[in-house]
Amino acid sequence: MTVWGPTGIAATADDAEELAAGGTCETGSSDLELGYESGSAKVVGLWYDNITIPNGYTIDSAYIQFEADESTTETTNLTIHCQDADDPPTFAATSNNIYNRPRTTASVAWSNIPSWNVGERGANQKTPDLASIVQEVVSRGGWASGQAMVFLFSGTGARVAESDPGGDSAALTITYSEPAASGYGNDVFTVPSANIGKVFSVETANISKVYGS
Ligand SMILES: [Ca+2]
Ligand SMILES: [Ca+2]
Repeated sequence: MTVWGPTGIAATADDAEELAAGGTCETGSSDLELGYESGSAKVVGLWYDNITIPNGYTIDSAYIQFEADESTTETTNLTIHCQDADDPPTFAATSNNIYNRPRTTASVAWSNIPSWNVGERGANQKTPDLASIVQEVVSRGGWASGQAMVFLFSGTGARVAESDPGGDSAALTITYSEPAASGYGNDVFTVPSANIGKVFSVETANISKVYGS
């Protein structure tokens, strides 16, 4: 297994928030309101670039570590998606910049989050395993190593996290591995030594011997 990260927010625009119903994206707020702010549902976006995981690799685990910017106790339930895109751009202070981003089919529930105390950066500020949503992106046909990935948070309640670059920013860690060979079971292909190392394909009509038959 290989570990990418932990990688924090690199630029002020790379974490942002917006009214969940749409509105002008805020990229420069000093904090990230996960859930609601002043009675309005918000969506928070995090953008990470240069994620060097090859297409189709297996995501073993993934999580984001936040740091609490405020103390909050109300019941909070969040839903986390990735943006369903190969190499999405970072955020811009335009209308519906987050709202218009398509989401992965898969999502991760972060439910009944324990209370946060200002300055904490521990287990209570760490998301559940995000492997399912990261896997959906890495399995996209157009995904390639080095592209960017966006995480989207929405829900009810309130947890307020530190924003913008620095050691207190939201940091992403992904553990991944090369996928096991699949689809061919124990099939044996015999290739002339001169062709080893070359790319080739086998058409089923040309298979002369089927083991076990
Ligand atoms: Ca920001
Ligand atoms: Ca804010």
